[in-house]
Amino acid sequence: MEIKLWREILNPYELAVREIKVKLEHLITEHRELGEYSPIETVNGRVKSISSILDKAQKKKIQLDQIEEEIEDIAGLRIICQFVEDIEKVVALIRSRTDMEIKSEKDYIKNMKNSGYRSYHLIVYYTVETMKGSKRLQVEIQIRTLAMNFWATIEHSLQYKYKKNIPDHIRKRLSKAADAIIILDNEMSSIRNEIMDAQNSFQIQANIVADILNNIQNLYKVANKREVLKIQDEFYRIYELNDLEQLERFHKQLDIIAEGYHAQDIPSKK
Ligand code: 0O2
Repeated sequence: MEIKLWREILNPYELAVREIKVKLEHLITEHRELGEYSPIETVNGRVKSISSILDKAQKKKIQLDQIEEEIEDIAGLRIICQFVEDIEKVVALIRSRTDMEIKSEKDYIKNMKNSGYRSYHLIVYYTVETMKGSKRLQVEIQIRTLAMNFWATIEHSLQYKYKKNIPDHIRKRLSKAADAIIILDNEMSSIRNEIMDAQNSFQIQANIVADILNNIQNLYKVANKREVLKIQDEFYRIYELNDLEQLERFHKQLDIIAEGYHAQDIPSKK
């Protein structure tokens, strides 16, 4: 197969990975803008390298003209969550989408692999639009916690180092580390509310600050500039107090002032 042909095959997969990454990351933004906890922490994506595709085709005795049907992870995305419970929420989010259709699911969290690997895998169908028309592709989505990802990344590097023949004594240690990851994930889940409270108040503060600065900027265009500078100084003073309640009070008062000037409706300059 010529290089040019590989490019033609892989380009739509590149597009799929880029599009899905943007869409999933947008979900994080939507949650955060609403002041809600996002079950998705980060999203990564990649298109399988030509050499990995060839390796897999060889290993599984797949004809080269069958690779797109037979190799399901040419396009791959990895969704990282903070807590184990987030994984099912992410699966539900994906299940409810109309731009992806789930082909199959593997739950390596309930059914941990012998290696100690844990993750939730989905194969979805996703359609991209290209110059040549639309193309329906298979995409693998792996969903796992930060801790599961740590383990899988280390184990993957060791598999690479030892060419998939990890020595027994290292296997045993990896297996123990996998048990420790289960304990760590459970421990984090048990203090989840505490962690989420801390993260929520951080996000609430960030949203309030953004809103206040937006109001100040809009007021600056329509109100007395010296008054607005006073408001800005007052904001910095309150901000330094590090007191969320005071900041919320200031935010409400400023909202009322901005409403009086219709300053909230002023579109920002491009
Ligand atoms: P890469 O380099 O990550 O792309 P197979 O695809 O034949 O290996 P199967 O049954 O088709 O296996 O799919 P499965 O088991 O769902 O595994 C698909 C992917 O999950 C793998 O892709 C790995 O990314 C990951 N994975 C599965 N088992 C393990 C494991 O024991 N350790 C680690 N670190 N990752 C695992 P690839 O193509 O093997 O590799």
